[in-house]
Amino acid sequence: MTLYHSPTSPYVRKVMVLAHEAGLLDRIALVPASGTPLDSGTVPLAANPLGKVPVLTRPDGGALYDSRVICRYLDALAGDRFYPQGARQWDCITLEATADGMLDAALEMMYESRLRAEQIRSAEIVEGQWSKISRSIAVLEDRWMAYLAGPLCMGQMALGCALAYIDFRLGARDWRNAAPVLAAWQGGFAARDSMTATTPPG
Ligand SMILES: N[C@@H](CCC(=O)N[C@@H](CS)C(=O)NCC(=O)O)C(=O)O
Repeated sequence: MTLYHSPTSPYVRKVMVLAHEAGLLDRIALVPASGTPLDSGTVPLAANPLGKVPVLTRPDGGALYDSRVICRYLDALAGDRFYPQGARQWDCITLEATADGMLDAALEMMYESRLRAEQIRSAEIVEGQWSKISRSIAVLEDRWMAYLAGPLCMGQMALGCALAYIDFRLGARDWRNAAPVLAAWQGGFAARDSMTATTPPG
């Protein structure tokens, strides 16, 4: 399989963390690719018309995107270990959706500050996106810590990647004071081999 890969993309990181945890790394060749909404760059548009990474090409030649689809596919290949069935099933995929939504908001903030000309940037849009992230962090702190203490699942991997991306790109926003229990969880998660092996280059 070929994974179109950018070392700074948190969505690619989700896939790589799962590949580490599931023992699939030796079955995946990495091809560098990146783009933005303004310039699709080296993203393979024939494989993903949305112009985003990650994209995974399967052994039969078909292409998969986005990260949630790729992660489900890889987990199925590895024996259905990280998308639980039963009581934890819906919490796992809701947690993954929450983490991905936090990432979508963080990426919008980055695009607003990096891609839009200064005179037409909107501080309101930036703060509106940040409020999505801070509300999610508050809910995670209040309601999700028992789930996060349970067995490793894809939702936890997505959350670990999302919080790490917020630290990487939005480090000036101090979320830890408002969410000390979640911060402690993140500290432990960040020490996993799958996370240290996928740290984005500074
Ligand atoms: N929902 C997608 C989001 C992927 C995404 O936004 N990737 C970014 C890189 S971090 C990208 O390729 N952006 C280019 C663009 O938006 O045109 C997923 O989970 O894979």
